[in-house]
Amino acid sequence: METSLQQTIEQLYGWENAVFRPVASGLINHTFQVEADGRIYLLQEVNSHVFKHPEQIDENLNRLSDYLSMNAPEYLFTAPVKTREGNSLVVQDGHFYRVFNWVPGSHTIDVVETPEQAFEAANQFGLFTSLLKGFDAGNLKITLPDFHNLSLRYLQFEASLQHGNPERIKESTHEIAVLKAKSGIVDRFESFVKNPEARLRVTHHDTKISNILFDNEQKGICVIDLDTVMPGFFLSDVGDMIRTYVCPVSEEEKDLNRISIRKPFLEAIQKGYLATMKDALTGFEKDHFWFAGEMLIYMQALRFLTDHLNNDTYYGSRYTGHNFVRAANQICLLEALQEAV
Ligand code: GN1
Ligand code: MG
Repeated sequence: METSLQQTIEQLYGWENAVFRPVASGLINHTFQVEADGRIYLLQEVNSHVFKHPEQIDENLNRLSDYLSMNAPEYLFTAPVKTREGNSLVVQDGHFYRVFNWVPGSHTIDVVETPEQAFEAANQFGLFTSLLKGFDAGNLKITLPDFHNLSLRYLQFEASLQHGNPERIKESTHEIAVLKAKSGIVDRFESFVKNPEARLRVTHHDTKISNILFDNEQKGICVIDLDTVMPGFFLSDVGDMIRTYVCPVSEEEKDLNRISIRKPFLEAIQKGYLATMKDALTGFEKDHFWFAGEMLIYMQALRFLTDHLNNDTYYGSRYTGHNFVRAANQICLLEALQEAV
């Protein structure tokens, strides 16, 4: 991070001699840990190639924060820290930044090692949606239009078969055929969203384990990374938990023999989520609990393969074929899940 930018940020937040350290985090935003005034903050640059209107994220966070501080004041909501002038979003040379308080005594984990962790996370994501049941999800700005619209993801996949890198298309013949053969998942998704028993609620849309703060007793404190909070279906949150908690290895794993489904983790997600959401979910939705996993894994496989065929313009890649590996990994996981449930 450039010194001049650091100085601007220090000035805006009224810090002195702040120390900035980059932290490795998700694929999309860049994050720094800042030590200033004997406190720890997180400074995050919003990826404005992905989020075209970062001010909409800011508006959503402020609305949710206002609602929760009125209606669930005991809930820890990680709202952005305001600058000395009272802004929760900083725009500097066309880049967007915000700052969060580091929550003392909290930690995050990157890998789900026990069913208890899966339970805690599912319980927290369910709690978040359930505390916001009185908040009209329609009042949220759509920060990523069609983010979890599987029909559109399928169309984007088809477009990449037309306009993508011809060599990569040829090398991916098998994976393309598998994904096409499984397109019945898109039909099922479409009939799900059309059903009046499928409800739109305040949904997190990025329920990986590192988006939960844990305390020292390994209990969940709250959810973080709220940029993709939008109206959505429960499929998104439950599906991404299934996608990222039940397998002992992540989407980065190249050795497909290491991919498997840990049944106790599946059950822990269901128990944890239903502990906070059982009264809210309709019977129709509950019947689609495992479909959530299929749908999300399928969507992620489509997204990774599409990006590979489009020369990695969205996710980027750390080595040639990176997104192909991720796609093959997700296809293998999907097949394992379809066998398990
Ligand atoms: C992205 O940036 P990160 O890691 O939180 C992506 C998710 C994918 C995930 C796959 C805005 O999330 O949808 O599931 O990568 N977020 C966006 O690792 O595209
Ligand atoms: Mg994220």
